[in-house]
Amino acid sequence: IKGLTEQTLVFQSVEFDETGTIVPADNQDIHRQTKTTNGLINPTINIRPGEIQRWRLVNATAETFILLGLEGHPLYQIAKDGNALTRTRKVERLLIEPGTRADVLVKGHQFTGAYELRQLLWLGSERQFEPDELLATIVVDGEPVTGQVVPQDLIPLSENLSGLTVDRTREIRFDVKRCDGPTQFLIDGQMVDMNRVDQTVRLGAFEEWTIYNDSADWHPFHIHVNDFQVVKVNGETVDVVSWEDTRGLPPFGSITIRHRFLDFTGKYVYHCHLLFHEDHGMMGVVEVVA
Ligand SMILES: [Cu+2]
Repeated sequence: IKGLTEQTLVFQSVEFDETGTIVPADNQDIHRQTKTTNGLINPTINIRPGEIQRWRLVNATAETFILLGLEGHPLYQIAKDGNALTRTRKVERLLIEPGTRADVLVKGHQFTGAYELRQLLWLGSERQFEPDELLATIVVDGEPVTGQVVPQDLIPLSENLSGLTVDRTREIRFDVKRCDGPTQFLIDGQMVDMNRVDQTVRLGAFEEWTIYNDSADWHPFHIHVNDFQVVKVNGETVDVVSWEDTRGLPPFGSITIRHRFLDFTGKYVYHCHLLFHEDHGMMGVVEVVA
């Protein structure tokens, strides 16, 4: 993998007015936004037939769930949020939530030509859906490359946290209250207050947090500083295949994560990575104490 050609693809979502000027962020409507890849509308990416490239994908949108698909090509996921997977995951489509990153290997098709990299139709919840939209065009051209093989086994976890005994468990609840007045985006019934500490953790502690979603919307859960491993989704045990720092909370579901609070004392945050939710209160403060 090390010697492969790399492409970094940063996806953003931007609204332009009729003169082609970017609308100020606060006035943008997500349903009028255009997707950009590295700041361009539908750029071209070149690959040779049979060539394997490493693509570093970044969902840098404020609140767009990207279900990614590349015409004629499977995606071989090898990393999540900057962390290697233990083994390659071959998928036809890959959901990249706001704030998450994924590395994939792409092997250029044996037939030269143009292939579309698309955000596919995604129906996440009643309020969260994305249309099918073109993101980039992949041009397969040039001298064929032979002998390149997608590796299956990658890098073992530095530690698998799933079988170990934790120091402490916590339950955290995300909720959206739609009633009179502005919609409230809450964690444990409260909007964020930077002067309040919501979780006090001992330095070095090994904890399991179950994060419940009491709302009908998806919320990409994100915490700063220390990555986590997801050990359960909706109460069902799942195989740990990587460290992560952002993971979607399914509507009316939950994720259970395990993490160690290493190296740093002090305050930092966990929050929904859907920026509208985060900016309207869906964030909490953790303080790590010696
Ligand atoms: Cu949210």
